[in-house]
This record gives sequence, structure tokens and C-alpha cells, in this order.
Amino acid sequence: MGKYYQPEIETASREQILALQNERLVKQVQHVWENVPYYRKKMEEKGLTPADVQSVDDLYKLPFLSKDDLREAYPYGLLGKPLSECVRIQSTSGTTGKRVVAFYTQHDIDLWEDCCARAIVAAGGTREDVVHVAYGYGLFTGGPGLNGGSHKVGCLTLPLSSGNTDRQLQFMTDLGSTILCCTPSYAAYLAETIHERGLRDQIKLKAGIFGAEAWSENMRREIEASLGIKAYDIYGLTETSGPGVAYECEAQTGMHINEDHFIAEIIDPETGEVLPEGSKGELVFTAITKQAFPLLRYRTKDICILTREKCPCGRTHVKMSKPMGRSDDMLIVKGVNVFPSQIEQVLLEQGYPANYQIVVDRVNHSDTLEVMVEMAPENFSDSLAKVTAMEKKLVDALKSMLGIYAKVRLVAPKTIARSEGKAVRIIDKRKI
Ligand code: DLL
Repeated sequence: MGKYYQPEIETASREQILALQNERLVKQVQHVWENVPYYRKKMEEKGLTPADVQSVDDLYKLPFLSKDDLREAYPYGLLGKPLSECVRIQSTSGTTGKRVVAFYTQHDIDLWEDCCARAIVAAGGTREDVVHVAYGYGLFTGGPGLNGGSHKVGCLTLPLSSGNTDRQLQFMTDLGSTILCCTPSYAAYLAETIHERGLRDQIKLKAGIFGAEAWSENMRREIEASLGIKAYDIYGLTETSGPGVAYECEAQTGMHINEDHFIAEIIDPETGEVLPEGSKGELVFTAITKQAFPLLRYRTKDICILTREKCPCGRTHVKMSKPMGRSDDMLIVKGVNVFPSQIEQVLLEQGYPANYQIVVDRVNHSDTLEVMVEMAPENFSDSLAKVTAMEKKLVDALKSMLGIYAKVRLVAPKTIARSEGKAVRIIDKRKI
């Protein structure tokens, strides 16, 4: 096995990991101080010099970075290496404000691909596997990240990118894909299409590595049952390289964070105070090995919990729960905090497919919340009275989860547009 598969690091003791983090953090702070004037200024404003950070215990002293900083410093203001040493950029879609552009040296790409390779190995991948990458390629990090990781493991890599479902299924059946990498919503769509076309017996998938958007446990079980695979979660963001910051092992009880490359903290999103282990709060990452885009204390806006409970897989790296929504995804409807993930949980618990859309509007100065969800095909021809009863049941379940009334509209199967990348679930007309 190559250097990406590092059981000695993935199963190292807490003391060993901490020693490595201390050493790398001190070096990284010095690197940033010397090469990133934008962050140096932030440190100086707090009266800090690199000497103030001697170990992970001192991390809390450092200033945070947020998406606003990235926007302000766009495009080159946070660069830690001369452009001549950078070999690649990746970027976010930039639907809200300016794009995030992340830079990579060859060293950064190598480490990133190592992280993705670990995720593939944790999902049971070996050089015998055929890895089908249906994340988008190009500026989005999903395709390039998993592609690089798959090469490192030595798998046969199918760089399908997203979209063109006919072609996806043709390659999947003809070439015998064994590991599917894409967003969970696209996996659900592929599964649906495979069943419709009677191709279930022709696919050889054994595992899926799904991430880039929130997905519930119920959705996992549905995809697993439908494709006959084990579905693994993977997490990351453009600012921290991309996918592979954290990934699931066979225990499927949270994602191990690659702690030799990233230090994770949980903070109170309101006050910025670091919270004790096991608390729910905003995830903050400090990248301790990235050179070209070395973000310190970057606020992800993702809300989750970290745990150091012993994992049966033997890996010792801290685990993050599935993100329970983003602090900026949270809708405030009639003054109540509503996370789309809560709505999805109710829908799936009540046996609906994960094809839904949430529409928020303001009528006569009052917020309205509407949930459109597809009926299962077998219910489509039900009587109006039965459909009304089903809607009423959902309204009650949503009310008990959210504490407010949500109008429910059951729509015909296949009415809601399928997504090939990240699903767009929320239409907030108050912002339009
Ligand atoms: O989504 C990177 C990625 C690609 C991750 C492929 C996994 C697989 P961005 O487009 O910058 O990067 O979006 C990052 O997506 O802050 C989370 O809110 C969300 N996200 C990523 N992975 C997960 C996940 C990529 N497993 C933002 N569960 C993050 C829930 C996720 N949300």
C-alpha cells in the first residue's frame, strides 16, 4: 500500500496525534505569519505573534476566518505560496456572492488525494475495484478529489462526472462499477432509474461514497436497500481542499476527521466560544499541512458534534456526526428555527421518498411554509379523501417536529426535478 494508507497514523494514540498536531500547527502558524499578510494583520490586531501558539492548547487564541474574509481577500489575498508554485484551483459554485477560489501546490494535491484514498479504502476499496465517479468534474472538488484518491488506491477509475444518466448506467453495467461516488440525491435518482429499467441484476455495485450535501440515516438505508450496497458518508469543503476531510468507516457512526491534516473545534456559533467535547455547535477547521491555501480556524457554518468514543474499526481519529444543517441553511419561519434536515427526517419516517421541495413565502406580512412531496407511485391513484388524510397526517408530524404549521402538498411521482449534483430543496421567495 502507498503512503495514503497510513494505518499507523489512522490508528495512532491520542498522544501521538497531538504531538504531530502541535508540531505541524506551530510550523503552519509561522508559515501563515510570514506569507499571508491578510491573516498576519488579523493576528496583530489581537496582539499575537507566532510565539503565542506553542501547541493545540493555544489554538483558541487565533482569530477566526469566515467566508466573508474569503470574499474580502478574493482572489489572491489568502495565498500562502507564490503563484509559480501553485498548480491548480478549485472553486465553489458561487451562487451566494463571490466564488470561493482555493489554490493548491502539487504537495497540497497529493495530500488531498491521500485523504480521498483513505475514504475509498475505508469503504472497502482495493486495486481490484472499479470506482465510478459521478461527482461533477471541473471547478467542483468532488470529481477531481475522488478521481485522485481512486488513482492512488490503484482502482480502475471511471471519470463519468455528473449528468447523462443513460451513459452512467451504460458504463456502470458494461464495466461493472463496484464503488459509486456521487451526491446522495443523485445516487437516489440513479437507483430509481436502475429499478425502472429493470437493471438491478446487471449492476455489481458493493459500496457508495456519498457526500457534498446533507442526507439522513433513512435516506442511507433506502439507497442501501435499493442498490444492495453499503453507503458511506464523506465530508469536506472547497476551502479545506474538498472531499476527504472526513469519511466514514464500516461502523457508519460518524466520519473520522483526518486529524494529521486538520484540527477540528466546535464553537458556539453566536459567541465563538470553544465548546467542550460532545457539544453541538459550529465546526471550525485549522489546516495544518496545506501550503497554498492555509486556512487557520476556518468557520464552516456546519453544525455537528465531535466524539472520541472508541471506534470498532480501530481508527482513533475523532469522529464528526453528520452535519445537522448549516447555520446559514437554517430558515427562520415565523420566528422559529427550521432546518431542512428536520423536514426530511419527518418525510422519510412517514415513508415518503426524499423528493421534496420547501417553499417559504411571506403573505400579508406573515411567513408561510409549504412542503411539496412526491407520492409513492402506488398511492397516486388513491381517492381524494385518502390523499387528504395522508396530507393531514404529515401536517401533524411536521408540526410536532417543528412546532409550527407547514402546508403539505402531495404531488404526483416524478413532478419534482431530480438533481445530478447538490439538490436544491429550498425556495425562499422572501429573498427573491
Ligand atoms: O461539497 C466537497 C465535497 C465533494 C464533499 C464531494 C463530499 C463529497 P463545497 O461545494 O465547498 O464542497 O460544499 C461544502 O457542503 O460546508 C457542507 O455544508 C456540505 N457538505 C459536504 N459534505 C457533506 C456531507 C463540497 N457529507 C459544504 N453531509 C459543507 C452534509 C455536507 N453536508
